[in-house]
Amino acid sequence: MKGLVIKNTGSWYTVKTDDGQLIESKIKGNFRLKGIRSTNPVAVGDHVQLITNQEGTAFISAIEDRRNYIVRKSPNLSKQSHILAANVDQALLVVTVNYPQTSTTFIDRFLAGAEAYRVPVILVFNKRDILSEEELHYEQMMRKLYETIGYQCVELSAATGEGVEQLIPLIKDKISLLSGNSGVGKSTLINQLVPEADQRTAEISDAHNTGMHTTTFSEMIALSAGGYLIDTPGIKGFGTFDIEKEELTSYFKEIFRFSENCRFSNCTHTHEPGCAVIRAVEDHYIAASRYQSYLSMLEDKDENKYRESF
Ligand SMILES: Nc1nc2c(ncn2[C@@H]2O[C@H](COP(=O)(O)OP(=O)(O)O)[C@@H](O)[C@H]2O)c(=O)[nH]1
Ligand SMILES: [Mg+2]
Ligand SMILES: [Zn+2]
Repeated sequence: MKGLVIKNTGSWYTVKTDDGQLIESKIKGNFRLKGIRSTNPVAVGDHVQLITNQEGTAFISAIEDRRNYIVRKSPNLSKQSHILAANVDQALLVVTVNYPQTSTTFIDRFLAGAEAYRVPVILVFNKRDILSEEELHYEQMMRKLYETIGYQCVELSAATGEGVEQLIPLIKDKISLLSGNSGVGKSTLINQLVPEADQRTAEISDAHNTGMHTTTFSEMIALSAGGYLIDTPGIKGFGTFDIEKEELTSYFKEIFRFSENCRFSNCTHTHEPGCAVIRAVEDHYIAASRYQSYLSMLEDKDENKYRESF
């Protein structure tokens, strides 16, 4: 029997079979996946093969190849990673210009990571109802910036429901990862989209778990029109530790476009003569905030250059 893993709590996985049953399953033996050392070999979003037993539970006996997967580095076992989700179609990055303010650095790091994983991102600007004129104006500028680069943007208010309907056609029949800083309204948005999901808001759990990173619980929330949302606590961004320095330029779409005119093909766009990127920043074709984010990621790479990637 085949099915989709929609929930993972410790060693148990809830698998939705092709004919719609939910079967609690465990992994059979310890099968290894090539190329990745992970603390959990199976993740939500995986398509698996099941062998059912008399008790009504099942063994997971095989996993189909993944289109992609999102990992978080395991905090204790440095060479292992934890797979948060597999076969993700897109990410919804919920951001707020205030209450709390999402920094452009955070957005840009997330976008670069998503480019590396080839996961399209939709930027969801939330909390319009409590923004001042000035903040709404700033939001418009942000929207313009990211749309110009090529990212789809949606503005809404998860609390009042205003604008939420714009998301419905965008998430239908897709597996969407919901991301964003704590407090931006992810759970509130889920409650608007899937009232029966009854998500706890205001991050009660996060307040107690700060810095512990112990949550291994992942769940896909089914949308009535088809598709799933994944709200995994702890996804602050994509693992950027395995992005090579030389590749970083290509994860900033507009920087990449300008870099084709740099004098040196291995230009890092920091100091080189004839750098078309630096010129484009000076001429305001590339936003200063984007260039700053690029530089900050490049700096991390320098600091971590002896860290093992996997
Ligand atoms: N005014 C306003 N408050 C919101 C909105 N969306 C969420 N909130 C509030 O922001 C706080 C954090 O929301 P929550 O959904 O728990 O954020 P999460 O950490 O991203 O899951 C809660 O008090 C929500 O009621 C919104 O659109 N407008
Ligand atoms: Mg939440
Ligand atoms: Zn350059």
